[in-house]
Amino acid sequence: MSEFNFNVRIFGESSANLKAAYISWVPAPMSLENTGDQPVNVDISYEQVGNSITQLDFMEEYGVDPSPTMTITVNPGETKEFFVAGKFQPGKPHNGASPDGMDVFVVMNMSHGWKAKVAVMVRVRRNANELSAKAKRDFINALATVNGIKVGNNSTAPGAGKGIYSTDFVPIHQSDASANEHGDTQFLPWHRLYLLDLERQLQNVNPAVTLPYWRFDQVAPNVFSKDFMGETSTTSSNVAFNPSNNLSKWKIGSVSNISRSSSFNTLTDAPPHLRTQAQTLALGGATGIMGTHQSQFSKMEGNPHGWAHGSFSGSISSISTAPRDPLFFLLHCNVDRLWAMWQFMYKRDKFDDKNTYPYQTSEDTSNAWKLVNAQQWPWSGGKTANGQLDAPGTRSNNFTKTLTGKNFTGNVPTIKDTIDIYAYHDRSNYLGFCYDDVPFDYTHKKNITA
Ligand SMILES: [Cu+2]
Repeated sequence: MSEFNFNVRIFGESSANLKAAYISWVPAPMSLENTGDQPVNVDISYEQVGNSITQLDFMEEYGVDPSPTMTITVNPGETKEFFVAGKFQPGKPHNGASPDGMDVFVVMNMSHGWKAKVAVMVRVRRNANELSAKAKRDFINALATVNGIKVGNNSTAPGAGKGIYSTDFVPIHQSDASANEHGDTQFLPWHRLYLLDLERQLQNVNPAVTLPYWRFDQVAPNVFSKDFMGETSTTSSNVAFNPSNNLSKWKIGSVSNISRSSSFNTLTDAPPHLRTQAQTLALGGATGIMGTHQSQFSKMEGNPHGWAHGSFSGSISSISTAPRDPLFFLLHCNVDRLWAMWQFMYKRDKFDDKNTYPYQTSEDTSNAWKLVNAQQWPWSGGKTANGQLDAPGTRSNNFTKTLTGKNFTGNVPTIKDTIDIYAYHDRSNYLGFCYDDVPFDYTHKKNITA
């Protein structure tokens, strides 16, 4: 009698753990353990659900040429690792990423007739103006939940304005912490971490959610609508929501409403005078230099970033109040995306390269928090650079963990952790997020290992 038994894992987790099945453009590890007593050939392929257009790629080793099908042999007692990634399809909606949930199966056909299927989502950060109705609702409901708002029949909600969004995430970004977060090259890495910590909180509510990005260089009428981030006018000081939109119950502490009015028509125009995407990506010069003190690419902290904030009146227009308006995270997601795109264009993903990140070593101990290996506040605990502020809320040594990306030593991230997000140099650097228009560069990966 032959015995056939298999364990399928994704990100090292049993495929029965549905929180693990969230992949992206970056090849994700899967494995097949043969606990039976017969060698088995396995044909690996994918199957789309319904009218999904999502396609998958497979590879036997991390980052080698991808292929839509693959055959492996797994001997008794052996665990065979392979890799799966979403296939980047230029011109397709979200470039072929899943719009709002698991919509494709990894299919494993085994030579003795067994078949195993694992549903996955190609989960990337998408353009907020192009989200499906479900993706918008899922994002808003996750956001409302982390701010204490009761969504559906969740009876344990502490109440609007009493969730971790208000107690932790808003006070992290205040005046006494500004030097840690703004004014120099650490601006981009620090905000990358801030966004990711919140995104992982949202994913603990609903793993299909990612932060959407607001392309502030384009007209985005679907972002400034009553069913999403709020109708925003040039005259009314608060934004307007449909009653069914859980952001209509938004509070920070005891303060209701989202104060935001725009200097531009949000339905027909983009904010005026902002650098275009092409101009922003050209800031670091032809060779791609990050620069210090808002020079070279780090100039983007001023324009477009600062100007995008300044195109509104209300919370989002000043540092100490900006994250009271959740549009903050969509604006900053685009800032982070521009950095990721710039990194892709100039291959700026080596943490020990000065053009990628200038603060490698320093005799100036007053700037110690900017060094590439410096642990970042508030997750590091202790006081801010000016010595005024303790880490608010629960964030000390408590960066939100994930099953689908890197967790940091002691749950405290460093700037170094933010550099190689697509994990070209070390696959353990993958943080668990990608952008829908920034692909994994297989050619670059090949040149690194060669
Ligand atoms: Cu900002």
